[in-house]
Amino acid sequence: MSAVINDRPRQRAGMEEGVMVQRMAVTCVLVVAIVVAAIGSYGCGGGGPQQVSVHVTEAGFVPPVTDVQRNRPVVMTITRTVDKTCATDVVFDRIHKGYDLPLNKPVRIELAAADVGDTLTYHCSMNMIHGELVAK
Ligand SMILES: [Cu+2]
Repeated sequence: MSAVINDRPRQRAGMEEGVMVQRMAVTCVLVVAIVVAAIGSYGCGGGGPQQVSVHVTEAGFVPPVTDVQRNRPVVMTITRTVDKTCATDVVFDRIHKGYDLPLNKPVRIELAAADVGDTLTYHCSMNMIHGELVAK
């Protein structure tokens, strides 16, 4: 009697484990697909991602406009070098990304070519200081 009662929860637990394993397998496949896609896009761009550097100074994002090559991924480094600025963080609205900008610590931001598109604007979280990447 008690054996029958105990058997049901055990079966259920087994099924949940099966679902977990399935989900983990799906996640693994997704990660591999993303890595393969990333390597593929680097290959097409010619020479891998382009590096751009932006600083946060009293003047805001410097330079305010950065030209990049179209259809190439970008590795952007933003370094805040002033304490008195409202841009202690940066938000990329269109791609739903945001980063804190600690003082004098370069922050590396990886952007796919599709993230950049034609232009990718960014601003501090209060939307007062602006910058943009422009694909040429
Ligand atoms: Cu601000």
